[in-house]
Formats: sequence, structure tokens, C-alpha cells
Amino acid sequence: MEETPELHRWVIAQTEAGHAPDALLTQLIERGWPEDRAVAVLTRALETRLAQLRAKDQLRAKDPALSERPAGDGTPPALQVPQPFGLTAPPVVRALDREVKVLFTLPHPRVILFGGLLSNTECDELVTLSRSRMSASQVVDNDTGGETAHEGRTSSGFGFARAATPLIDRIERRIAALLKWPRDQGEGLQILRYRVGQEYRPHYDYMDPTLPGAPAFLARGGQRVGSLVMYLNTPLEGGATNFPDVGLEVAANKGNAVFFSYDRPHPGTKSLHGGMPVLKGEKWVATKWLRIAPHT
Ligand SMILES: O=C(O)CCC(=O)C(=O)O
Repeated sequence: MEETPELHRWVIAQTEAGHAPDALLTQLIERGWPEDRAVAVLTRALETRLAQLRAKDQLRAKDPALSERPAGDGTPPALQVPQPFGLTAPPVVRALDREVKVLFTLPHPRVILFGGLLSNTECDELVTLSRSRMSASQVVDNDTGGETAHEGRTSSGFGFARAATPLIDRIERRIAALLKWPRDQGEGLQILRYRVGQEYRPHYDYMDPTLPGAPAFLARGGQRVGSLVMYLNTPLEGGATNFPDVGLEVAANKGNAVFFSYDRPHPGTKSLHGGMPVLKGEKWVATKWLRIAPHT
């Protein structure tokens, strides 16, 4: 077993495609590497990559024109995504304990609007559970993989741990059944409240693997490959979820949920989306992000 530059390149390519270190560790062990040596190989390969990215960042800071140039890395390879059903959409799907309507589907970007995923009572209970816990929403920090405030996201929010309450546990099991995606490959539910004028400007939910914060973000479950935005109320006006690349606006209707997937961290997925400003009343949503590996 030799630690070659080729092996390091493989580790980096897999990581940038969104595979979690745990999955790579398992593969190395399966190939016969002792666990301690496999961990050392992974650590060295990722630290080297991190150092390269930091150096690139410093160069960009000195010469802003460099940021304008394409990375030249090509399109990342496709990842597995949640597939609730095949190409033909059924009118209704059974999700654990509930019949859920399929209101429309779009192939590219892959978007599915589900009707009645949550009952009115479940929506109200989620709002009641979260109301007193909200604080200013943050976004993923591209430099650290942690969280940071951002002017494009003006809502407030609260993140629940997975299975935080019996209600959340049930909803998560329902989502896993609906999307045919293991529950532990989902992040905890994130509740958002938008007041009049508040919005979440168009963004991608995946992590750009070339950013300095990517290794830390991807270490906890790999790349995001799907999002489910559940509407917990119906705003009086505004607040649709929009997909600007294809001119789609999904109205926020209590109990419904819009699902979209992106098979690679790339704008070619057309998964750019946002929460449009609320014009009257307020808007509450619960978002579930799905990862390619168990999220910790
Ligand atoms: O509020 C919405 O409609 C979209 C929410 C969203 O984009 C997100 O949580 O990533």
C-alpha cells in the first residue's frame, strides 16, 4: 500500500464531487488499507488541498482580475440524487402515514411540487414550537464552512436537531419515505419566518467545492443534493419560491412542499432559487436539505 500523488488526486476528486470522508475511509479500508494509515492519507490529501485553495485565495486577493476567470476545472461528475418516482409522475404518492398529491413536476431543474405533505395542525405546531426561538438567519460561510450573516437573507430562523420532537421525528420519517432517501442523510429541519419585505435572494444550496470552507462543510455528510421547502402558512401576498433560470414561481401554500434536486454542485443544474419578498402578512417555511452521506 503506497501513498502516491495519484491516490491524493483520487481523494481530492472524490471529495470535490461531494463524497464524505467517512465514505472514502470505508473504501480505502475495503482496498486493504489499515484504518490508521487510511485516516492519515485522507488527512494529508485534504490538508494539502486546503493549503492549495488558501494559496489560490491569497493570489486572488492580490489580483482581483483572477476571480473573474473560470476555474477551468470542468463540470463536476454527477452524484446520486433523491428520486421520489421515475419519469412518469403519479397523481398521488403514499408517504408513510399520508397520501401526498403530486401537483406538478419539471425535469430540468428537477422540481416537484407536493400537495398536502403536512396537515394544517402540523404546520401550526411547527410554527408554535419555533416562534420564541427565532434569530436572524445566516448562510453557509464560504470561507469556513460554518455560518455567517448575509444581506441577501433577511428572514429569521431556527434549526432543530434531527428527531428533536415526536412531531419532527414523524415528519422526517415521512419525508424519508416520500423522497426514498435515508433520514440520516438529511440535515435537521430549519424553520424560517419572513416578515413584510424580507426575502432570501436567489442562491444555490450546494457547496461550491472549490471554496475554502468546502472541506469543513463536506466533512459533515458530503454534498447537498436536494432541498425540500415546506410551507407552514400561506402569506397574504408575495413570498413565492422562485427559480429564475426557468422563470418558475411556486406560490407558498400551507401544507404544500416544493422539492428540487441538483446532481452536481454546478449552475448547469439550474437549481438557482430564492424566497421572493413577502408583500403582505408573513411567511413560514421548514426546509430540509439532503446530503449524499449521513449528516452529523
Ligand atoms: O423561502 C423560500 O421560499 C426558499 C427557502 C430557501 O431557499 C432555502 O431555505 O434554501
